Order: sequence, then structure tokens, then C-alpha cells
Amino acid sequence: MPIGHRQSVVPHPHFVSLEGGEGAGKTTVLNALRATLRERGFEVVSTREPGGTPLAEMIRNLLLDPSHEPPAPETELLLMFAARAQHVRETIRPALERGAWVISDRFTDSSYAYQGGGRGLDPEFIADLERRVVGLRPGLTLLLDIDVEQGRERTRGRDLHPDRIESERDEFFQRVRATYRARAAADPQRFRVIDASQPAQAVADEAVAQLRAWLERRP
Ligand code: T5A
Repeated sequence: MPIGHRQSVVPHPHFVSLEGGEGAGKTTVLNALRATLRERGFEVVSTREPGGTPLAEMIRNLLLDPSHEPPAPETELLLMFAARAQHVRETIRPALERGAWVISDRFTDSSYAYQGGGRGLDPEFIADLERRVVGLRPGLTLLLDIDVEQGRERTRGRDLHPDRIESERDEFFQRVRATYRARAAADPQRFRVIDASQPAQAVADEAVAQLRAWLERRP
């Protein structure tokens, strides 16, 4: 099949993604999920988007750097997918093919939420890129859902120099959150929504419980 002609998006049961708005607490949860899988003797590759390979990390720097002119929404989307194409080909698929689990801090749902919901790009355009460039989706996606103001308050305490996307207005992040929630409601088989306003340990415990339930279903 010629490259770029792929027409389906196939879920992989050993591929888990973490999604959510700014300051949802994905980092803590990722560490807890990785530890759970390692305790069971699995190889785990934990990675992130945009990023996850040297070239994709360079694209990440371009995307988040506030010092040059803001990219057009289409430029932003295509750079996200450029990084993702590299990430899938170089990191995610090889790991899954050798039998490892992959946990990714963000994946294609972020593009639907930020570039689709946030920037207003046509979700069909994103779906077409997903089919042609990615062809893969997580079997399990944990959406850490949090009130926009509460999430931003957490990152404000941490970031002296917010990146370009973090500097967006609240309305942008309201649209991001609404898009995430709509996607989760439309696909309950893949998504588990976790209330990320709880203390960090409670959020991590709930995420681990969801992963354990997933493992019971798919050994
Ligand atoms: N993006 C990404 C797109 O627009 N499209 C795409 O397709 C993709 C893939 C990535 C940016 O790119 C955008 C989305 C993002 O804006 P990033 O820096 O990786 O940039 O941004 P985030 O993924 O949002 O990373 P954050 O670090 O901001 O969020 P996390 O990882 O969810 O939050 P975390 O774990 O670092 O926690 C934030 C702070 O809150 C505290 C932590 O200690 C930390 O200080 N905290 C809590 N405090 C109280 N209670 C809890 N439950 C807490 N959990 C964490």
C-alpha cells in the first residue's frame, strides 16, 4: 500500500494515552501507570507529544516557542502531525511490535481538542490526517478532566515563562475541554474520564484502578 493511503485507524490494546487540559496532572498519573505495568513484568515505553523522538522534540520546540510569529492554525496542526508521524514510526510502532506497552502523555485526541476545538479547524480534516498519517489509536485513553481555571492555577504556580499555547485565553481552553468531553462521551469504550480536581494521589489511584480493569479485560 503506498504511504499516505492508509484509510483506517486501528486501536492497539497495549497503547494507553493520557489526555487533558493544562495542569490536569498527567505527569503524576503517567508515573503511577508505568509503575503498575512494570510490577507486572511488562516492558513499558513512556513518551509524550508533541515529541517522543529527537526530530519530534525539535518540532515541539518550534511549536511551543513564543519568540517567533504565531503559526497559522493549519501550520500548527500540520506540525503536530509531522511530529506524530515521526513518533509513531520511530517510537510507538516498534515498541508495540516487540510486545512492549506504550503510555503517551497526549496523542491525536489533543489535536482534535486544541486544533479542532480550540482553533476551530475542521475535525474531518484532522480525521483525514489521522487515517493517512497515523493509522493507530490507543486502546485506552484516560481523560483527566479539570475546570480550566483550576488547571491553569496549578501551572501558573510552576511556570515563570508560559509556552505559546499555555498563554492562550480561558475561552480557548473552555473549547478544548468541551471537545475532550464530547469525544469521551462519543467513545465510552476507549475513554475513561477521571475527575482531576481531586488530590494528586486520588487521581493516580483512580487511573491505576482503570488500568487494572483494562488489564483484566485484555491480558
Ligand atoms: N498540543 C499537544 C496541541 O495543541 N495539539 C496536539 O496535538 C498536542 C499533542 C504541550 C502543549 O501542546 C498542546 C497541548 C499543550 O498545550 P506541554 O508542556 O506538554 O505542552 O503541556 P501539558 O501536556 O499540558 O503539560 P502540563 O505539565 O502543563 O500538564 P500536566 O502534565 O497535565 O500537569 P503536571 O502533571 O505537570 O502538573 C501540573 C502542576 O500541577 C501539580 C503538579 O505538581 C504540577 O506543579 N499537580 C497537582 N496539584 C494539586 N492536585 C493535583 N491533583 C495535581 N496534579 C498535578
